[in-house]
Amino acid sequence: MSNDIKVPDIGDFTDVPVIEIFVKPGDTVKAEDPLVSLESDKATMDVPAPRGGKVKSIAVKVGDKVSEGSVLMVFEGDAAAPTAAAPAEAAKPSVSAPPSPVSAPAGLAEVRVPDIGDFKDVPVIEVFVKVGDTVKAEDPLVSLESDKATMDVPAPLSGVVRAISVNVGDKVSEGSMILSLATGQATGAPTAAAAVAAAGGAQATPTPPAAAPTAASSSGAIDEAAFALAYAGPAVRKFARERGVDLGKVKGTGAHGRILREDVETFSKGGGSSASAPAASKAAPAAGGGAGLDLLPWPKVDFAKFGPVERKELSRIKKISAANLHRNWVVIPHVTTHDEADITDLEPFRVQMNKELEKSGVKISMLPFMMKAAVATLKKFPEFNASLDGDALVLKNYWHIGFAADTPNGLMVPVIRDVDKKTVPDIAKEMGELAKLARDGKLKPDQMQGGTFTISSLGGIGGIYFTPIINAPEVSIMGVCKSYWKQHSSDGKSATWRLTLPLSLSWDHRVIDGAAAARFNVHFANVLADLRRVLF
Ligand code: CAO
Repeated sequence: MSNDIKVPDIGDFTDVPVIEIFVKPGDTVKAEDPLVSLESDKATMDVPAPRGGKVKSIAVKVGDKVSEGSVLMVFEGDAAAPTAAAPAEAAKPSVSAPPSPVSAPAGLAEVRVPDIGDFKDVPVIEVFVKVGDTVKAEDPLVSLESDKATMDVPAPLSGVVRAISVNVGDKVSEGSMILSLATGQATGAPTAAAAVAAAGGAQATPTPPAAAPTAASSSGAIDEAAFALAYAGPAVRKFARERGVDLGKVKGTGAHGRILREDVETFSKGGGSSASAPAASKAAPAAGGGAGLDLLPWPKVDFAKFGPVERKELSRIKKISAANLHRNWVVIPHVTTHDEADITDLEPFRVQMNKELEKSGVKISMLPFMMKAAVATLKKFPEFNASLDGDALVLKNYWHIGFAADTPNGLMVPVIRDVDKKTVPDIAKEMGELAKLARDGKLKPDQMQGGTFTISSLGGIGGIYFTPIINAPEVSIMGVCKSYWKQHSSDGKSATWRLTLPLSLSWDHRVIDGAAAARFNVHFANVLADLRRVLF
């Protein structure tokens, strides 16, 4: 067996620069361990060890250009015990596309299941393409469905499908081959790797509001969306996973900001700079630092010392929400303003409408009315229907309202689009459908995207007030609790019983002032007290 380790078949790629070398002379490697990373203008490819061995010498250095057959390094005989049977020619590079759009000729890319977190043996539920199809970068290739989420795997590159390696029903994990793509002369915008759409909308990561964030929730959590989008090759991704490092937070020092193995190492030792540079640090006091949260480490307690315990892993959705909630809580200066709406007249109207609509099967709770009231109020106070973009406010001329839905796997925030154009029964129907999809773990990423304002209703359960966390990049959220009968008096002498709906509006103090928030609540409550105000 030759001791020369050569560049395997990398399609039509030639003269591809070596951008990283993962081993040094004397290292012992196992079959499939990454040896070097190559980067064309179209894709980043890790070349794995075709067999186990000890590295005798390295024949290339970073910056050298290589093609199929170029010698990369020499192994010393069969020094290490080969593990996985991996004949030399079987080792193929795994592809992950760089984030910048380019258009250039390429070769034959193997598209594999990207980093999908802890999911394993996930069934393929749909194959969107057939051999001969032309696909553009980001076109969905297959859909996977775990018990928690549906994930589309998009094409990392434009090209023509040469061969498909999976069928509906097959079970796949990270690295499983999906198909091969001839990418000659393909143009388009290869973007952030096939991993982008992983994890049931990691892209559109649900950021459900929560009543009581616990500081523990994400001290070590990985933001899966940011991880998927980080600019790093497969080996570095794997390495980051092993170290529990959130790639989204690591600043890459490689070409074009690519994250190198050393960056992950430095970061995990606590010396890395954060890539996220959240608004929190921008907003932090300039003098004397203070940008970082100089907190004590989270207490490590052996709970079993005090009594029997059971360990239960957080669901994937909970982990994703935890990371998002924590970021939102830390970054956004929240204030919550409480108020109440008099729904004494609205409630009998709702009951009457439900009687009239009985045959239609649609049941209307208070929430669809609140959605209408929200739109009417957002139109009057447009800065609440906006997002911060650097130093500018993006005011949206559409009204897509999200609602927090309690599901067995955690909170999700489906979004009802164009609430201004829909009737209350339409909204109620759509809400029921979306809530069911959320509970069945079948919400698609686009059904959680584009929200401009969120309502979190605990009205069906109880409570009086709470402090919802803003669903970034939105700037406010309405929390609603259970209505109750309360005595009201306008003159302090006589009183009447009124059905009262408690409202809790959390708002981003960078965008909204307290007076505006109080006015928003008053208007919202007035609309609910008399829905005719929607017309004004
Ligand atoms: N006051 C009094 N009763 C209310 C009410 C309110 N504000 N809101 C709803 N109700 C009643 C409904 O009318 C319904 O009564 P009936 O069973 O007699 O018809 C009952 O409570 C249950 O309502 P619901 O919760 O099924 O319906 P909804 O439209 O109000 O809410 C949904 C739908 C999906 C938002 C809800 O099921 C849900 O998941 N809520 C939890 C959201 C959540 O967890 N938020 C907190 C996030 S912070 O961590």
